[in-house]
Amino acid sequence: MASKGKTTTTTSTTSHAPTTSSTGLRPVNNSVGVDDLVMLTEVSENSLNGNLQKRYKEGLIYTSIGPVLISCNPYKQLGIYGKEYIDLYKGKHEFEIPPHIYSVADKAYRALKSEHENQCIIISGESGAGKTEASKYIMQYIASITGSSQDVERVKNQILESNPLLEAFGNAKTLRNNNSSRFGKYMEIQFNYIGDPEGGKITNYLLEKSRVVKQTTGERNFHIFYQLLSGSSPEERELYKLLPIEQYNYLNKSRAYTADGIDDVAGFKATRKAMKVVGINEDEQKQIFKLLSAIMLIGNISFNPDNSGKTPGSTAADRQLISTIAALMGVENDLLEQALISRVITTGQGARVSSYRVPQSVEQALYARDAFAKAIYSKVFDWLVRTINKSIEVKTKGKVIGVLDIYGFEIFENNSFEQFCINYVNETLQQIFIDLTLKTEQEEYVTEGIKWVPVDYVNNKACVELIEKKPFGILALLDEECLFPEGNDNSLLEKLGKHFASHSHYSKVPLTSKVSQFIINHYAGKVHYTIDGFLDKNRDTLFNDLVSLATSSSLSLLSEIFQYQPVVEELDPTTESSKAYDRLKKSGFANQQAKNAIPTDKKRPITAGFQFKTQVTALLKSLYSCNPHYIRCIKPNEVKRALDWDSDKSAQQVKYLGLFENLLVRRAGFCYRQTYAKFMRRYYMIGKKTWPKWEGGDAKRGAELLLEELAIPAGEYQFGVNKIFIRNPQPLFQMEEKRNQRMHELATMIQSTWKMFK
Ligand code: AD9
Ligand code: MG
Repeated sequence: MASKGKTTTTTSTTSHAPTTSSTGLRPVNNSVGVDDLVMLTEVSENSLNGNLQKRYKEGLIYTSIGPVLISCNPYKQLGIYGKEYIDLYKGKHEFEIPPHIYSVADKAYRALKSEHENQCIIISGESGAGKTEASKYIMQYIASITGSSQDVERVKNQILESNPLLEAFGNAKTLRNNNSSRFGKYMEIQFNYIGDPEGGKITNYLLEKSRVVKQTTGERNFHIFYQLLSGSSPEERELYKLLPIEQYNYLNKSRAYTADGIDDVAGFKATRKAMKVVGINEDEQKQIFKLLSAIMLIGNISFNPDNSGKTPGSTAADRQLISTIAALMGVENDLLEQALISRVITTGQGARVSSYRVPQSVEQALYARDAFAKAIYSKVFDWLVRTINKSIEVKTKGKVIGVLDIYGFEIFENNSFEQFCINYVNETLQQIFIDLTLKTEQEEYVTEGIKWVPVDYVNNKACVELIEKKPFGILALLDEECLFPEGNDNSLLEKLGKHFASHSHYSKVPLTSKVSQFIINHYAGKVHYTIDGFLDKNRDTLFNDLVSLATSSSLSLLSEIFQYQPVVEELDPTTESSKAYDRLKKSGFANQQAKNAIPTDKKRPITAGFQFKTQVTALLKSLYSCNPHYIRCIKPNEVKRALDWDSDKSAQQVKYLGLFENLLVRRAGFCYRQTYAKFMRRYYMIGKKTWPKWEGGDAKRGAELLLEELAIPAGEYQFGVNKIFIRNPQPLFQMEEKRNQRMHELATMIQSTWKMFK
């Protein structure tokens, strides 16, 4: 019964044996609420929130809405992920056991094996809600329940070790989360024909590279910098020319050098071990560390104004520093300085091309300096992902489970281009959530021949189109503005205002306001975006001088990462399995998105926005071709306090994760559906006509006899082709209660018979 779920309420940090439960649908128990929200007797947002809160206070962090799992961050170790829990969930149907992340992982794995279809697990929620932890538990679970041959172990190890490596370079302490992922990640694990991992692929999205040069007070740069500075040996400090941490401008402005719960020395060991496992050799490691040191030193370069020429110029203030950096980067001192303080401008066409060098002001040189540091760092990050991918690459195509851990919706005080991109991807994810949860629901009713009245739901398609539609979505207009030499943030804002004057998801901010902003009415709420920097961030240009400097480096890694051209993949949905392709087609995605994905004008520079959109399109393509599973993470309080429930904050997340809507959709149909065989296995003992056997032994006939005998009103259920559908939870509670009584009677009967024989 529900109290069985209480096995998760431990306050100790050690794992303890769970109590096995085969309770099927657990009826309401007011002390710990319901496992599955469709069983709520009162359907309201209040009762949904109240139920989550009640459970959370008891340490029950998982609750489901049918197949969707809600996970509330406990901010403490609950001891519910040990081997005994893995054993408990392995191979079990979700109705048999309390909701758990392992149940979702197991369901995806079972479906992959039995239906030979790609699966994806989409994890969403705001920063600090527990997405990354959830994705790690899923990976660990899959690793534990699959084979252990040498090859399989190697692959599993590489997949698992990719995590600390990418966390070192892609995570940072923020005000919201001490280990916040500053990039999005889609990890696919590919399985062989017997269901063992044989490889995989990681796709990374939009690393927050601005963090390399600047962080909000109280936040840190990426973990790896602190790891390198605290974990290097004296010889390495000398080799990499490391300084005391306080001397780096890129690290000392935000006044945070440490993060609670994060051990940088241990982290550095883990990072190096992970590098080795994914095949990054000693020499490559050295090159990476040299580049990291160079990046930190680049932040210390300052410039003096030089007004000797016609235009204001600059010179590097510290020649020694330039030569240290140049040595670390394997480039010429003079070329490094020149690339920072001047720019080559090319004019004319064909034979009339001429180029000349223009000095850069101090401000411009500082800008180039930061752009260079950010570019090196993000290119190293991309290289790491490519290297991991090479180590786990499989040549043959097989079925995969993909796990998506991507930044949640962000509404900050000041929202810029980054938030715009992040919220855009969330908007599209919400669209497929609605699309697929409803579609799956409806598809099942159709195949089972069940009568069903479609439910109205909020469709955010218009908002997605506002952002990505060609030729007049926000992203397209932004790209266009970037092409005009005189284009600037304000001219863009004006254009947007004109184009979307009557768009229901767009509003202008009155001109009287001090800031230049526009508002998008997202599904999760209205967000004010400040236009400053949109064009610049979208252009994301690095002056050619810096690119050719890097490619000329004697450090093979540096020249390689600057020569690498990302491949913009075209959509080819026809390669997908027929069922998946069907879904893709029905979504209208295949045609529309394919058109959107391919640049119409190849000569256009690839902007950050375009690249992001292409990635989002490819991601959606993958997700639409999979059987989806959802984990919706909730962060119950802002202060990271264990088992503390802030009602307002949680209710807000419930709202924008669309959980209530999700519940309504689920309830509008049938809260329970089960194959006849399983249904009878559970309940045959409660009917006089079905115990110990029923005529014919046909499970469907058995179910008919049983429901008739229990006098359940005909409108409460429908018989599908393979499954029984029950609309409301009450008849189920009734049946569960009868089953309990019956089990008790049977146990007493067996005992007395046993006594008679003794
Ligand atoms: V961000 O968008 O990357 O900033 P996430 O990924 O949603 O965020 P994360 O998984 O990093 O959050 O969780 C934040 C912290 O909450 C972790 O470092 C843990 O301390 C804590 N946490 C999260 N999930 C669990 C859990 N299932 N059990 C115990 C947890 N602690
Ligand atoms: Mg994370």
